[in-house]
Amino acid sequence: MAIDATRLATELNDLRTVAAARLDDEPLPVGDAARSRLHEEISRLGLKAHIADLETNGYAVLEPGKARPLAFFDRLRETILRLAKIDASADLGPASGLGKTLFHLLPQDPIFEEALMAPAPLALVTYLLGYRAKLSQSTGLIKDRGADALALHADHSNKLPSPWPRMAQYCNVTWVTTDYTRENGAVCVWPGSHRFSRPVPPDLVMAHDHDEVKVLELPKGSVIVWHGSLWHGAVPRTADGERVTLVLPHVREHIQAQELYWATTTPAMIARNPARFATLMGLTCQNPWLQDGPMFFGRGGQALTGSQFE
Ligand SMILES: O=C(O)CCC(=O)C(=O)O
Repeated sequence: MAIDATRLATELNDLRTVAAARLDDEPLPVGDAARSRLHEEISRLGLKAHIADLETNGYAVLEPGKARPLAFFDRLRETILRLAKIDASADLGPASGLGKTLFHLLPQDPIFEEALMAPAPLALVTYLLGYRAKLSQSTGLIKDRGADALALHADHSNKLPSPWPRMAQYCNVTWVTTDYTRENGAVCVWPGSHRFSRPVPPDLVMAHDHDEVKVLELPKGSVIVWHGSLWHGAVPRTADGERVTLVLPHVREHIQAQELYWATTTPAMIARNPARFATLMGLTCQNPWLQDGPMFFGRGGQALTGSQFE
């Protein structure tokens, strides 16, 4: 039986109306105001060196204490492990290099909203993708002994035709809830490769020991943010125990998010978060629509201007 498209459009537009009202209270900045606000956030949060790292290396590491207190990472890990016992997501198996993978975590516990809205990682997302960035995935990864290496890849691969634009269209925010060491199967990166603007060539996808590849050995409590063109992967896990990670990739507004957040966002979630949450859920983006057509913010009679799309 086909989905009831009229009901779908009505429910989506009801949610968009709630989102638009929330954004009326706390509008997102555009143009010069966006630039000034971002500069202010970067200085206030002490992120100038992280921005330099994003530019030169294609990734930045927020040291423990910068994104959320250490105790938050313990709660995050325990929540992911609890959900893993009941979650129906596919176990992609050790050969995937991803381990047990839990998809679409956001609606499953409010702790994921806290991670998403953490000011420091969000400011780095804004730097890469703008204030209208949308959440694309909320994925838990659990790797135990025997998890294979994850092939080197760039997150823009299979999403955008190459050569890729210099500006990121996708970025990854990785929450490290257990220590990253080589034995623990840490993420590895090819610093500066975001400037190549193309996918990893086939002969390099398993080149984890290449001189240019750096294993990110980091303590629990770190958050890694990287540009969608950065070549990266993970080394195999050889140690006992589990590596538990939350991955929150984001996309620019014009890109289709990988997960359907507007289907699981509730008015209560919008109400309890800063207005920007609705934008991160894709609810202030014009697309997609059904026969009801686009719901511009100008529908109430307000004129649309180019700056509303900056
Ligand atoms: O945490 C990992 O093992 C790698 C995740 C990754 O490469 C990705 O999400 O693109």
